[in-house]
Amino acid sequence: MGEALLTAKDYKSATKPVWCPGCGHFAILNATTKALAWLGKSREEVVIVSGIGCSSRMPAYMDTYGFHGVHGRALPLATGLKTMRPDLTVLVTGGDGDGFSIGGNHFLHACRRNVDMTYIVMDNEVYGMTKGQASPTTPPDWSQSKLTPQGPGICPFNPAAIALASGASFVARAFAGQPNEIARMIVAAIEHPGFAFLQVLSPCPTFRPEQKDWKEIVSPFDAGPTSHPEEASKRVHMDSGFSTGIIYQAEMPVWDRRGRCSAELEDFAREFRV
Ligand SMILES: Cc1ncc(C[n+]2csc(CCOP(=O)(O)OP(=O)(O)O)c2C)c(N)n1
Ligand code: SF4
Repeated sequence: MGEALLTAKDYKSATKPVWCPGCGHFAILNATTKALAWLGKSREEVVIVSGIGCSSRMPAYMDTYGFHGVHGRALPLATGLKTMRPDLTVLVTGGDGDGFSIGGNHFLHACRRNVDMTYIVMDNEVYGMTKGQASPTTPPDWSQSKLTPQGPGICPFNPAAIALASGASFVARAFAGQPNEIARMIVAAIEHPGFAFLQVLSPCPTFRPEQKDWKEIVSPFDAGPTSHPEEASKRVHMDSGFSTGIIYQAEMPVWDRRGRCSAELEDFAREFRV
């Protein structure tokens, strides 16, 4: 807990988002700042780490510490940071392209490693920044990209199912049209000891205008969080992908460097100096 009485807007930087009007990412920025205000975090104790993409611009829009890294590499960056500075609250933000395509391998291992941080994927089922190519979550018959005029034709990635199968200890899904819900889930994710994965369905009106219909099909899961992986797995496999809520939350050993590594940053710097 830090500075008293910060409001959500105190966590925003003076840089105005360049996102297109109606982009779902605005709601996630607002929800993140709201969650930090609810938790009473000081700006100095929070770090937002990202890769590359429209969604990965988040660190620029926040008045916390931030690291806008390289495409698909936000999770290893954040893992190193949290490992050496466990006192910090580390949030990782990015898109479905960044996190599940080029960064897919890191996603699997971050889930099983269970370092105490929160990963928010702003999922619009498309590569927004590079002008609308199919991503790992794009439906097989989506044919609006010149690169895949017949549709990608590939079974889409099910982020919640993969997170569960990879050993994540907290798995949730939210929708950009419900910002208070997102903020509540971000609070729960930050408070969860371990790796918390939050998929936020975040429409891209520019390249996926049909996603305006998502608000009609999103609805909450019938039940609250379960700590049974089989039950959670059944839920995410039987679901259409548009149910929201905390799906799975369990206590699992959190990975940290205590007892595993006594070296300090300076020792590594000395050892790897070229
Ligand atoms: C190594 C590398 N490969 C490819 C790119 C090009 N690139 C930039 S952003 C991006 C995809 C962004 O999509 P997503 O992560 O889904 O975020 P969105 O823009 O939709 O929010 C790609 C392929 C890059 N910057 N670096
Ligand atoms: S291209 Fe899509 S994801 Fe990127 S800012 Fe515009 S609406 Fe948002």
